[in-house]
Amino acid sequence: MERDRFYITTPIYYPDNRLHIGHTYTTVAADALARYHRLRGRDTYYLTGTDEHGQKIEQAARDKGVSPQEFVDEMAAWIQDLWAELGISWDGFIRTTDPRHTKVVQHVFARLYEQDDIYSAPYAGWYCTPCESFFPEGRVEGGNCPDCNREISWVEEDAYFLRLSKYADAMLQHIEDNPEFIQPVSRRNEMVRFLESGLEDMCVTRRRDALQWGIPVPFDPNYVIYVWFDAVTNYISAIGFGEEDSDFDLWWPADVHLIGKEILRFHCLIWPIMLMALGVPLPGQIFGHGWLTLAGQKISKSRGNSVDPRILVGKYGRDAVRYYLLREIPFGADGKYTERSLVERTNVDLANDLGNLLSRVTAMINRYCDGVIPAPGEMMEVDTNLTVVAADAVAEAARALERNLISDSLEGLWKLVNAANKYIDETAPWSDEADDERRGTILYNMSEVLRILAIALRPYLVDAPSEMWRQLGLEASVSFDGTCWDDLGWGGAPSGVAIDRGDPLFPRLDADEVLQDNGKKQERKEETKPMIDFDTFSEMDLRVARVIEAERIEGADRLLRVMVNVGHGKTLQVVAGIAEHYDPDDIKGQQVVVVANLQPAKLFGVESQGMILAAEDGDDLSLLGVEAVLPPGSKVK
Ligand code: ME8
Repeated sequence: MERDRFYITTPIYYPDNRLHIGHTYTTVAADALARYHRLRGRDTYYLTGTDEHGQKIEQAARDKGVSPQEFVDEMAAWIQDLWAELGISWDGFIRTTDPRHTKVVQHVFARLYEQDDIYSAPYAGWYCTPCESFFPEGRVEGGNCPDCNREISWVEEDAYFLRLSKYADAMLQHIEDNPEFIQPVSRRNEMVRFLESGLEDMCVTRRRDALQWGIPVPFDPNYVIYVWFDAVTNYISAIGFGEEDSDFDLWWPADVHLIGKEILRFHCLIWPIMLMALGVPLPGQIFGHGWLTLAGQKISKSRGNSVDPRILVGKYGRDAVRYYLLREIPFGADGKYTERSLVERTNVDLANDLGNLLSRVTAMINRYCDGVIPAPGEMMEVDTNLTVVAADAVAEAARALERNLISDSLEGLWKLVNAANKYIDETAPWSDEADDERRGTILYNMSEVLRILAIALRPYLVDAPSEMWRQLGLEASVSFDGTCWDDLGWGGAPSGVAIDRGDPLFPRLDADEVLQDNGKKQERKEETKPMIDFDTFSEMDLRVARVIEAERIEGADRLLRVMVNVGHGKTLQVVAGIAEHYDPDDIKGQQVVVVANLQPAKLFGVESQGMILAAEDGDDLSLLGVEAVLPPGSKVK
C-alpha cells in the first residue's frame, strides 16, 4: 500500500562557519521533495538542523572568544534566517544541544553499552578535526586525512567502541535485499565494496581532557560521546524517540535521508547498524548526491572557495537560485558551479521559456479577449496534441520525483514549456487567419498550460508560481494554496475570469554586467588565504615587463588586451581587468610586474598568457611597479 506519509531529512550542518551554496543545494533539494509530497496530499515532515558539538565547534568558539553555546546559538539563528530567505519549508529544526536530543543520545549510548554493543578498549589511531573522523593507522599516508587531505592528528587514549563488526553481515544482507536502500546505484556499490573489505569496530568517544564540548557518556564522566554518534541520532530524537506519547511511530522509518556523498559511510553503515542494534527499523533510503565543484574542487568552507548563497539570492532572487541548483546538475552526479551558468539558466529557462510565455499569453488575452480568459471552442489535432504533452510531462515529473530524480523531473516539465512556446508560434493566434473562436481556443489552451505549470512548479519555485496564478486571475475562483497534484488534469482553467497582467516573472539579465559586478564583490570579500611554503611561492615566475601596446576588448568593459615585453626576446599577450582604471594609451611604455608562467586561459575569446599585477582597495586599483628602471625580464623575488 502506498504510504500516505513522507519523512525526509538533510544532514544537520556544522555551524562552525557560514554555510555555502553546497549546503544550500542539499537543503533546496530536500525542500523540493518535501513540497512535492505535500502537494500529493501526503503528511510530510521535513527535518533539518545543526550539528553543534565536537572539536571543530569548540575551536571555532575559542577563536572567536565566546563560549561554544553562545557561538552555536548565534550560528543556528543565522542558518535559520538563511533557510527562511530561500523559502525552505522545514517542519523540524533539530539542534544537537537541545536537551531533548542529548537525552536520547545518552539513552542510546547506555542501552548499547548494557547490551555489550559498546565496550571499552584502548584507541590508537588518527583523528581529522575538519571531518570529525577517526582513521586507523594503515589508512593514513604522510600525515594527511584520506578524505579531505588536510592535516590529521594522532590520538592514543582509552575509549569506548561500537561493535560494528558484529553487524557487518546483516548490513550487507540488508543492502542486498533492498536495492533502493542506497541510491544512486554507484553509491550502493561503493558501500558494498567497503563492507566486503571488512568493517572494524568504531571508536565512539573522546576523552574529556581532549574535548569538553560534547554530550557526556552517562555512566563515565571522563568521556564525551563522539560527535557522529551524537549527530546521526538526530533523525530519531527530533521526532520523539523513547518519549511517551510522541509522534515517533507516526514518522519513523524515514523515507529518505538526503546527504552529500562524502558522508555515506556514516549514514549507510554506522547509522543503520546503530538502529539494528536498537531493534529499530532502518530508513527506506539514503540518497547520496554529488558535489558542487568550483574550478574542479569541491566547494567547501575550509578550502576557501565557498560561494555565499545570500549574495546570489540578493542578486538573482531565490527562485532563480533554487531553479539553477535543481535543474543544472543531474541529481546524484557532481556538477560544476559557475555564476555564468546560473545567469544563462535564468535567462534561457526562466526569463525566455517560462516568463515570456506568461507575458505573451496575458498580452494576447488583453488584446484579443478583453482581458478575460476565453471559453474554448472546437479542439483541433494540434490542440489535443498539446493536452497529451501536458499529461505526459506531469506524469514524467511525478515518476522522477518519486525516485528523487529532481533534475529529470524539471526536464520533464520543460517539455511542456517548450511545446507550449512552439504551439503559440504554430497556431499564431495573432494572424488574420484565426477568427475569434479559434483565438479563444488557443488562448484558453495556453491559460490552461500556464495553470498546470503554476501548480507543477510549486515544489521547485516559491514565488513565481503564485505570481503566475495571480496574473492569470485564477485566485478569484481557486485559492492557489489549496491546489494539489490532482488538479493537474486538463481543463481546470475557468473561462471568464479577468487576468491581471503584471511585470515579467524573471527579468532578463545582462550577463556581462552582472558577472563583472560580482567579480568586484568577491575580490573584496576574500580576506585571508592559507599559508604556502617557500617552494610553492618560488614556482611563480615573476618578471619586470614593459607594455608594448594595449587596447580595449569589445564587449568587456573591464578588460584590456595588453602586449608586454618580458625580456629575452619574448612577448606575452595578457588580458588585464584594468580598463576602468587605465586608458590603453596611458600605459604604453609603462614598466609593470607580470606572472610569466601562468597557464594560458581565454577571456572573451582572447588568449591571456600571463597576469599583470595590481593592488586593489575597494574601487581603487593601481598597477605594481619597481622603483628603478630595469631591463624587461628582470626577476622579481
Ligand atoms: O557533514 N556540494 O556537516 P557539514 C554539495 N555535520 N553538497 C555539499 C557541498 C558541496 N560542495 N558541501 C557541503 C556534516 N555539502 C555533518 C553531518 S548528519 C548526521 C551530520 C552538503 O556542515 C552535503 O549534503 O559539513 C554534505 O553532506 C553536507 O553539506 C555536509 O555539511
